[in-house]
This record gives sequence, C-alpha cells and structure tokens, in this order.
Amino acid sequence: MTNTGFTLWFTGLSGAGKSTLAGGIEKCLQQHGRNVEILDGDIVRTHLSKGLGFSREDRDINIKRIAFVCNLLTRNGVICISAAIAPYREARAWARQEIGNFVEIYVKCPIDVCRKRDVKGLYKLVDEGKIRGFTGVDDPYEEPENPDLIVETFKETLDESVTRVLSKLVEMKYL
Ligand code: GGZ
Repeated sequence: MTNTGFTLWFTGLSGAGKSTLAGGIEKCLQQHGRNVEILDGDIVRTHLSKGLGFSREDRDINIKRIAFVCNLLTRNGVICISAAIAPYREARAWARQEIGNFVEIYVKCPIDVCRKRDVKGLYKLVDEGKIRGFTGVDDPYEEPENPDLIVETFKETLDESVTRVLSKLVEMKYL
C-alpha cells in the first residue's frame, strides 16, 4: 500500500448509505495502518458549518468548507472521506479541482428505498410538511455524469461495496 493522500468524495441522497459505507472503508484502511478522516455532512453541520441551512448558497458554502479541509489533510497523506449529499455538480467539480487526488463515488439508491429506510425519520417529517427543501423530494439532486465509481447500496451488501471501492482505489493506484 502506498502512503498517498486522497479524498473519497461521496455523493448521494439522505439515507443512501454514505455514512455506513464511509465507516466500512475507514475500518478497512485503518487496519492497513492508514490515517483516515471522515467528514460527514451531518456532523460537519454541527461544528464547521454550524448555522448553515439548505439553500443552494448554504450547501455550496458547506461543500467548499469540507473540500478545504479535505485538501489540507489530503496533501499531508491522510485519506479523507467526504460523506455529504453534495447535490450540485458544479460544487463537486469545484471540490475535484481544489483537492486534486479526488475520487468521486456516487452512492446510489432510489429515493423510495431511502424513504423506506428512513433511518432518522426525516422523510416522515418531510411527508408531514415539517421539513421543506429536502434533497430529492422538493430540492434538486444532480446525479453525477461521470463518477469514478457507482455503488448501488440497494443491490450490494456493505462488504461488497467496500470491496468494490478498495478495488477501484488499487486500479487508480491510490492503494
Ligand atoms: C437534505 C437534510 C435536510 C434537507 C436536514 N435536505 O441523512 P442525514 O440527514 O444525516 O444527512 C442529511 C444532512 C444533509 O447535510 P449535508 O451537509 O450532507 O448536505 S449538503 O451536502 O447538501 O450540504 C440529512 C439532514 O442533513 N438534512 N435537512 N433539507 N438533507
């Protein structure tokens, strides 16, 4: 395994499995002695992006902050995993350019499946009209046009997805 830093940039709907996949990959890479840092949208929003909302402008600021931190860590040999929705292509392209060693992974899952999972009960709140501007419901999600990898969490087990990501990283010579 090399010691190159890089960023795994996830994108996908709420409930698609970004955090779960990030955790699985982190565990595996740490077992191989690598330093890994996960920037989970949900958690970042309680610290670095505290106070930001979900307008396009705020989401873009959030993504730029995450990309800034990923860049700092990546250039110091850390493997960063960004697990935010990152719904806009333009912001993702910006992050790719900013970071350089960048692998975009589309964590794909149909909204109906995310809705059924409803891990945090947010889709229920959306249906009750208590949350507005929810990604994939009444706010845009721009699917990646050319991601480095698509992981279909509704078809694959976590282990299969982790293995596919790691194989991709070997293929791209990051590992
Ligand atoms: C999307 C929302 C919203 C709205 C609250 N739209 O599944 P979660 O709960 O834990 O992750 C989602 C998180 C989205 O934050 P991100 O920083 O990933 O978004 S972005 O990349 O667009 O900046 C969800 C919760 O916050 N959440 N309201 N309106 N997700």
